[in-house]
Amino acid sequence: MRSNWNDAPGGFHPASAPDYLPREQLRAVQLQRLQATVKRAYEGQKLFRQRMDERKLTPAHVKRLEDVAQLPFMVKTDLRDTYPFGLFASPMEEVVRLHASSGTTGKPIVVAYTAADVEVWKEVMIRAFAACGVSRADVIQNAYGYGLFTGGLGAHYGAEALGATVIPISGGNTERQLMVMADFGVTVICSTPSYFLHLLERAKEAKLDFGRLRVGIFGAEPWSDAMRLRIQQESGIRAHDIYGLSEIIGPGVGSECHRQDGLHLFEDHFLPEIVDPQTGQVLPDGTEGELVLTTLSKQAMPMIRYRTRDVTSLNPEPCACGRTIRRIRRISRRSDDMFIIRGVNVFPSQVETALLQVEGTLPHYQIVLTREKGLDNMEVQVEVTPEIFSDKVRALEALHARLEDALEQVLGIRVMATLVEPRSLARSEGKAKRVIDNRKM
Ligand code: DLL
Repeated sequence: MRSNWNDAPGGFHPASAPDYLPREQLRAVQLQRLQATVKRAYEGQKLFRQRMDERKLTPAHVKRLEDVAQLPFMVKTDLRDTYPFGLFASPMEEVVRLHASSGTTGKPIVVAYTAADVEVWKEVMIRAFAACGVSRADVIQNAYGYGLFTGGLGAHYGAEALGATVIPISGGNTERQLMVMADFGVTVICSTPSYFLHLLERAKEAKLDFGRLRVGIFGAEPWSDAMRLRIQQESGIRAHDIYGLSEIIGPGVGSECHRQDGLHLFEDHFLPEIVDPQTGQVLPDGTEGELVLTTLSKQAMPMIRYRTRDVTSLNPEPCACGRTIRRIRRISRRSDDMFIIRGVNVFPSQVETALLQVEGTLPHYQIVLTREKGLDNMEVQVEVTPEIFSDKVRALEALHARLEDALEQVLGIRVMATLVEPRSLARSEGKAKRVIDNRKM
């Protein structure tokens, strides 16, 4: 018999206890963990130590939680510059898992976990599931991609540790997803919101309904309240937002509760700040800015003041659900030019890296994003050199194939490339406008 410890919305799972700590107690835990993390990073990460030394700081300078604001930032390019293992603070024998995510150019960024890190990851995922009213009685279809992406295994380990039944179906193969959902009595789905929209479209076409499905745990890309409304109305499920990023742990940095009014950050493991994206100055609660996160318990790869580039604000108001951990507003946009297509992060600079590898193309390109039947598409329009353009069709076709291969190699997804006439793409006077986002919602 399965117990019903959290069948009620917002029900309590034992692992969720830190969500309800009195603020002062939480701050004491945070300070103690911050001090230990800064010490670990100082001793184990050359780059962090150098930056601390330049500022004449040592771990002993962190006496209060607010002292975090004196510490140097970490940014995505730091992971690129130390690729692959330069930020590991644990010896390789203690690292049990590696994941990777898009970098800004040709190489991905690599992140590492010790066994203890995996335990923390499971714990925050249990807390995220419980906050969305998911319990061990649920059957979870995990349609996040398995592999180097953190979504698949992150949700999998959490769901299994929760005691739920996990179906590790991974992304793609829509017909099979719909069949499994109906035949296996699925009650919860984990996927990107755009992929769920696609499932919704296909189910409608095939005149299928979603059977016992009642909850969706959607994240890994921005989505709006309008999209939530549409999903909930058309499918009859409750759609929850979950947030995370590889550099910090993966999914499970924060999650909505059943109130659906902002994402609770698991603050005992991740210390949030909001800064001005231009100046890096810390902004007061309630002000919109860039989210900066410091890991408080990560061993293999501690991150001090990591600039997520995600734009949001911190809400210190107590939530009606009773959790004392603060909430962030849903991520509205990024402060850099990264966009997310089918759950994969893409930087225009990666596209450039790919184009540079293919002779016969010019540095003029444009990225067009569209959404068709809930599925995101990305097209890269590339001007070709006049010599190539006047040449035979065969040369063009070969170039086209080389281009799509190079893009796939760098981005990790197959996208459409279109060769266009020389001088046909608009030139802008200031910063080039590379991304044209025609997706709706
Ligand atoms: O997307 C981890 C994840 C997997 C989160 C599954 C949620 C569910 P990355 O591939 O490193 O990790 O991408 C991280 O994706 O900095 C945001 O820009 C964006 N992102 C993630 N979740 C959300 C969300 C995973 N709920 C980057 N809303 C982040 C908006 C999100 N953007």
